[in-house]
Amino acid sequence: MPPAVEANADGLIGPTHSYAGLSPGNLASGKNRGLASNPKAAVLQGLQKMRLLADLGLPQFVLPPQERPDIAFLRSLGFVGSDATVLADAWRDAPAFAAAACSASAMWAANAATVTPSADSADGRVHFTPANLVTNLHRSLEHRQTTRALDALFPDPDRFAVHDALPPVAHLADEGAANHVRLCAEHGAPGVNLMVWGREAWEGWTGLFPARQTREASDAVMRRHGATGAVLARQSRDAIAGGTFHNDVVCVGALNVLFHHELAFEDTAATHEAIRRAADGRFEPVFVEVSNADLPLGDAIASYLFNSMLIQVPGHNRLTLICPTETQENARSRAVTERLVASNGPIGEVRFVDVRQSMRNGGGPACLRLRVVMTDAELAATNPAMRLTPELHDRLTIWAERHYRDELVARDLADPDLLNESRAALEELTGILRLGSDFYPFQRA
Ligand code: SUG
Repeated sequence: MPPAVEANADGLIGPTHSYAGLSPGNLASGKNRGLASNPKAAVLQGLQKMRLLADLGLPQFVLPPQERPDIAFLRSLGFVGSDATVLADAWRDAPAFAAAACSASAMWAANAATVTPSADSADGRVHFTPANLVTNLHRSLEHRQTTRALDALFPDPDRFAVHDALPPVAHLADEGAANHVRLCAEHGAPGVNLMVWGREAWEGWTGLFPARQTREASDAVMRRHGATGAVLARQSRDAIAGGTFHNDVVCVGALNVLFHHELAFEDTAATHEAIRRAADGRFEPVFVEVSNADLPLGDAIASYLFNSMLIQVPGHNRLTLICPTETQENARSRAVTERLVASNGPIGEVRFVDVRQSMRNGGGPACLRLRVVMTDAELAATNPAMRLTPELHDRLTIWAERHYRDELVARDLADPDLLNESRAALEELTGILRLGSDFYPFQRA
């Protein structure tokens, strides 16, 4: 069993980052609709977080933003003429579609794909299934370009299998790694793959908010990856009704530890038992459960305690939890973190990062990253230009400061100058990350 490490690939936040209220059931998205955003602050916050993880010794990669506004999508709806005309006409005649076409939502890389490391896959390769994200229009526009980005980062077909997304239909609604937790004794050892789903494909879902992941999608992803140790568990209906649009809003795991809210699963005892059975004595799962009495679901969702990165910092015995500053500002959530550290439990350190711009759209530290467990040989086969070094961090900081605006309101999204500025930024970025000259649709036109 070759040893492996857990790398993170974060979505670089795009120049059209905005608050358009596009995600029903994501309370932050609804609440902050119409607020002015600051794309420059957003991308710099994301880069700071990446830098922290790299400095802590975890391999860190950058996934490029997507081209937005998505003019090709608007053309597919019958808008014609120059790109500026398409954008103007779409905002005039079909503003909901235009807003979807402008979203920078690919930044939440936890939704980019589900990943199965080579230790768990039938053919010994690392498998990726980009998420079709069909539940929300704006997110359903991401998966083709996400596939390109993953191909660019993981180019060696002998080591990496980048699949197409599942067929983009409601029966197979898939949100990627946001509903997946891998548990194991150590990263390179075979793991247990917990897949949390919200509804069944053919059940009549009558919840107030959408259940974004189907059982059938989770099952299909595990099947096509040839993944061992799959455990499928139902997300609790109460959690979804309370605003848990992805399981990672109330649950995170690493190594043998699953840290979750009492209301995360429909049947917690059965979920724990299924994980224990799947671990099959290879490791003893440790469940760190926070009760609804200690932390009401509403506080968990507002403060994003569980949308944290749970990581093994090289050289540290206990795990580190990287939380958003909102967790520190919520008295109940902060008290939970203090108790974790004071206890003899598996989580020994808590750090806070400022990702407020993303948080206002319901995206915490865990949403911004895709975890990829890799052996040294696999790591060596990744695209080195996409790996965050201090030099790349500094270069991207300068790049963002030059290209990004520091304020965007809804009407700015219709501005043809923003389209041109975004393309100029992405054009330069393709050179920095060595993505080739035909990575973006505008470069292929
Ligand atoms: O899909 N927000 C994203 C947040 C995704 C968070 N990811 C994870 N939990 N892994 C979503 O709901 C809001 C965009 C807007 O309203 O403008 C948005 O798409």
